[in-house]
Amino acid sequence: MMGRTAISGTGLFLPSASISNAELVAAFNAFVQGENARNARCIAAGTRQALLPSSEEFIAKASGIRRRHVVTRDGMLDPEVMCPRLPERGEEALSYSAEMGVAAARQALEAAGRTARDIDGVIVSASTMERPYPQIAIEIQQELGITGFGFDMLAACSSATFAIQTAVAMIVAGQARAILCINPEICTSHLNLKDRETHFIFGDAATACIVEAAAVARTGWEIVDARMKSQFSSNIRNNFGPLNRFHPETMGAPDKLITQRGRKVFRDVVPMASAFMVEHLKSLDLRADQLKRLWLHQANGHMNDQIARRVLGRAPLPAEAPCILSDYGNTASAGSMIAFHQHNADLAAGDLGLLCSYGGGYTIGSIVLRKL
Ligand code: CO8
Repeated sequence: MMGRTAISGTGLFLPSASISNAELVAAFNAFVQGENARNARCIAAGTRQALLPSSEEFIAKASGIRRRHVVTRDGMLDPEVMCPRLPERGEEALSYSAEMGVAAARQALEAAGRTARDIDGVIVSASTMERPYPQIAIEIQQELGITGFGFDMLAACSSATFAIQTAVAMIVAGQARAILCINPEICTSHLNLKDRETHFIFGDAATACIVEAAAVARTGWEIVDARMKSQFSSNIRNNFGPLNRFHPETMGAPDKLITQRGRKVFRDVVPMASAFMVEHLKSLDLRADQLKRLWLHQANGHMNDQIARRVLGRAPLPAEAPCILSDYGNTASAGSMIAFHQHNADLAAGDLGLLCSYGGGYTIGSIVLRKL
């Protein structure tokens, strides 16, 4: 058992623009048609395979996703571009992820009944960062007027749960009274819109939460216990990074965006994540039937159904493991936090729930919560 801490407020920012499966598939199929026409001779000669079209039905059935919010539609639906386009911002302007993060953070502060003066640290954690430095966390710290410290963390889809656990450790160690954890996920930045297997997966969103000592929290959820695990795997991989400029000939190659062995990931994650949660509960002498809710990482509806079945020992009711994929897509580390943000107010003081992320790395972060 750790010193008592709590998540005392959460926030969510969603970009106003969104893209439906129908729009995404129409753009993808126009791109495929153009590519196949361009390569018609090689395809006829058998030296190149024709690209296959995507389908709305497949996407909805395989993933549960119907639309996603995006920071911009520009370029994303243009078969000649197939990449989001946003104007570059100079140092005089707030960066895109800081802007999203600040909006989510202000909500979290308000929900917790806190102001910038109550916060000693800012952790920004996400699957990808807009730039290496100065850190987005420090930019947000300045924008909100927070004294103390800020730093950025990368932990793929477990960025939110890993940041919360980092914040808990710092609060227990007496390094901060309260920490603002923010997850600005601009997932469309690493989405390959030309890849049939993955072009539909991601959406953009930012979440935020305040972690502070449970004894002073005015509202929210006590963090009963938290665990994290990682195990190396290249089944979800993105080779984008500063060393890309050392070999310019491969700079724009598809491996500089997300690549995955989707089926393999699915087969790995279901037993791994469910066993991790079951073990976590067991170590606390808790039974699954004591949990009122599971807030799971939002990558795939079938995946979450199978994981929830293994944790609960039966099929979950929709309200027991809320799915937010339909409207938001996979928002990486923001996904489980969106589920938590939108589906915790109805529970009563003393109720228990489990927040769990699973993601690239592989990484798993499990947090048992009790409503204050
Ligand atoms: N349109 C039409 N048909 C398609 C399309 C498309 N866009 N894409 C594929 N197909 C076809 C294929 O060609 C194939 O046809 P056939 O059967 O004739 O060969 C058929 O559909 C089935 O293809 P797949 O096997 O690729 O499809 P799946 O049913 O596996 O669904 C998913 C694809 C949805 C990507 C699924 O594999 C999945 O969700 N996998 C898990 C990985 C994942 O969630 N990735 C998201 C990003 S990473 C993340 O969020 C973390 C995940 C958990 C990490 C684990 C940590 C421990």
